Amino acid sequence: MDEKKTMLSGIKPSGDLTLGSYLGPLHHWPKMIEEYDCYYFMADLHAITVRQNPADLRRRTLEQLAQYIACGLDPEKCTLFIQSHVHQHAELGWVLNCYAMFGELSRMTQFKDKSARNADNINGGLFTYPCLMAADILLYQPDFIPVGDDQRQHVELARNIVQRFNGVYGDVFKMPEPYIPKVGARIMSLTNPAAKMSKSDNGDTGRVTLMDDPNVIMKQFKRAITDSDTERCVRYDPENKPGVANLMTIYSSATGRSFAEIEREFDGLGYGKFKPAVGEAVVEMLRPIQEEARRIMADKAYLEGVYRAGAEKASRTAEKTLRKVYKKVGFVAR
Ligand code: ATP
Ligand code: LTN
Repeated sequence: MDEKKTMLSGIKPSGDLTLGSYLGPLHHWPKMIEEYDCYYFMADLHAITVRQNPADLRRRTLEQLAQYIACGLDPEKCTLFIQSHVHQHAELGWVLNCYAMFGELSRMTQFKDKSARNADNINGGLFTYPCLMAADILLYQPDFIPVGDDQRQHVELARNIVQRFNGVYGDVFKMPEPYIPKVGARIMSLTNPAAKMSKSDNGDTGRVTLMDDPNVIMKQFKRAITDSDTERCVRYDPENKPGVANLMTIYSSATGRSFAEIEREFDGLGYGKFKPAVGEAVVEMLRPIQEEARRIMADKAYLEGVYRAGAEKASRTAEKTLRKVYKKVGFVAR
């Protein structure tokens, strides 16, 4: 029998999970757990590349775990862990720093965006972030990395590192492939369809979080930007009607309907009917997740059991790769 293929992904607990984090990667993760050997983690080491309030970071990391489980990631069927609990990430991250070039790191768009937004804290971690992400990935020898479109460049860099490292030392790392959904790979802000809906941009009022109250969600959708043309009809045209296209993407993901079906459904009805309908679909999609996340969050002992077992399992796999790497680069065995 063929061995199961491996999938791995993580999200930084740098803010409350949004509809973007959900419809981009998280919505797809539970579908993978039967077929693949899956590792999903809270990327807390990555989160501190931007200054965090310690109490908030701790709380959000646990909430994120509860939300992963509520979204359908059964800890019996996949490995859920907190990145900082598996020390091999930081260790391999250091090694890979020495196999990534200054030039290629300088080209990372996330680094450029975050530097612009955190001009008073452009730290070394922000710059070498993709090396740690490559370590996260390569420790587990995964086949696929399910992420949103904004992470494509980082996965590409991890692939370059694999090529460079394997070129010198032989087949140490497996070449990972990005796995980017066709619909929902980039959910945009509801108030600025030119910018990604982001969980940590404080100025972003166009965000909906996974745990937002239904009234808040409805309000956000009712004031979502559509477009300024006079046509006022629901038609998928990302170039000329990016706000409408974004709402259609969200509605399509929430209801499973195609763009053609959505255009027919709202034919002649205008945005006044369309925007609340998207809001309601999102409220219904999130309702069971919210209830389950609240229930799990209240059970601290259960959460602790999950992240402890997850770290133990992840650490066993990660250690095998790290040992191999240490040996290849010439470190004396302990
Ligand atoms: P931050 O604002 O702190 O940088 P973020 O909201 O961009 O965070 P990440 O932790 O960087 O979220 O991303 C987690 C995962 O969710 C990544 O795979 C990313 O591609 C995906 N993702 C984040 N925002 C969106 C979005 N708006 N649409 C689709 N996917 C998204
Ligand atoms: N960099 C990612 C989060 C992340 C990740 C990973 C995703 C950290 N390590 C490994 C996939 C695989 C982000 O900012 N979204």
